[in-house]
Amino acid sequence: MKIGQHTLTEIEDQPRAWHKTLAGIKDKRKAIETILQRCGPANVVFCGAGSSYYLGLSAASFFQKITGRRTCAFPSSELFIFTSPLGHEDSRSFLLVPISRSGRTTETVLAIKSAKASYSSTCLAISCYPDSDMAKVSDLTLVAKGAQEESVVMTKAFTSMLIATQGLGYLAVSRPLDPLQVLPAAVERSLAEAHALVKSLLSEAQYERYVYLGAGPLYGLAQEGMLKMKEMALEASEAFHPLEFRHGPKAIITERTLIVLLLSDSGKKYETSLVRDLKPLGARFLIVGEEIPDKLKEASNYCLELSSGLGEYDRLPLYLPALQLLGWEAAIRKGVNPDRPRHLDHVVDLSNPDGCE
Ligand code: F1P
Repeated sequence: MKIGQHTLTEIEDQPRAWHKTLAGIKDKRKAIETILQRCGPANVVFCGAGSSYYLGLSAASFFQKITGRRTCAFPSSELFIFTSPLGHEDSRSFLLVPISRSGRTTETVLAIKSAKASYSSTCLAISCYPDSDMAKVSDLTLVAKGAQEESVVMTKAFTSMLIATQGLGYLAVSRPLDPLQVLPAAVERSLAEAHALVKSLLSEAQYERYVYLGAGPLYGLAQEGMLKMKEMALEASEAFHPLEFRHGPKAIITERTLIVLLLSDSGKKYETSLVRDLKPLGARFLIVGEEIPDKLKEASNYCLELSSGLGEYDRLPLYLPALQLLGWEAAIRKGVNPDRPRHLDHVVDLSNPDGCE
């Protein structure tokens, strides 16, 4: 088998996995609605580790937007080491939504146990596996069907579980899932274009650093894009909120920097002026967005228009394939095998989590 084939197959399997995930949400609709009603208007906390934490950042932004409920996201480790992020012990009950592809990550299981021990919290887990350590300590587990992966690096698992969290948001406000039903066909249409674009992008210049910019619900996705480049291609990569990049980090820009901007609707004019301000510093730009304005196209080197017809919150999963393929292609060109990422395992399962011998 060619190097990276497992990971590429899973990236290309996203249309099918998304279809199955959406079907799975509908199957669990009643059970989810019962849990959500039981929680009432409680605050909502997402948590996860690595990619699953970055997913939680975007999911929290989506959930707060659609429900209006105060929603935040933490790395799982923060929730059992520093319980203060959730306020006083006697704070009102809240809904905890842990995210874990495997359902076995030690920090996430410990976060659930800590929340249940310290607060009157309800736990609605998101995973790719039904029967896991996480499922055993959760009140309900929503499984992203068809998203189980052989690869260590998360790709279709990330986007499928993201869609599962979007479905949760829609069910929380009793709205039909119709906008999400557009996603599988939209990604089917854009995969080939995204792959061709990253191939030409990587063949036309050498890069030494990758910067990912995303605002609002796109910040978590920018972090995920950064992580794909690190995990698969072992390249220097960083992620920022777009306008934060001016406040110091832009000092790193050279002619061998690629800046990947996940263009939002809400911040489009600010993000456009940012690109025009940064252009003279020599970086090259890849812009991924729904429709890209001409003046931004003129200032950028590469553009991928998603043309989904969806709003900036509903179309979140569509930004990922280009970022996944960029990391994958960069690895392959270096002769690095994305299927066997250096130093990484499929699950971080800590036998002695408190680190004592
Ligand atoms: C997710 C995770 C990823 C990491 C790598 C190994 O664990 O730790 O964050 O990038 O892919 O798996 P989980 O989602 O199973 O908890």
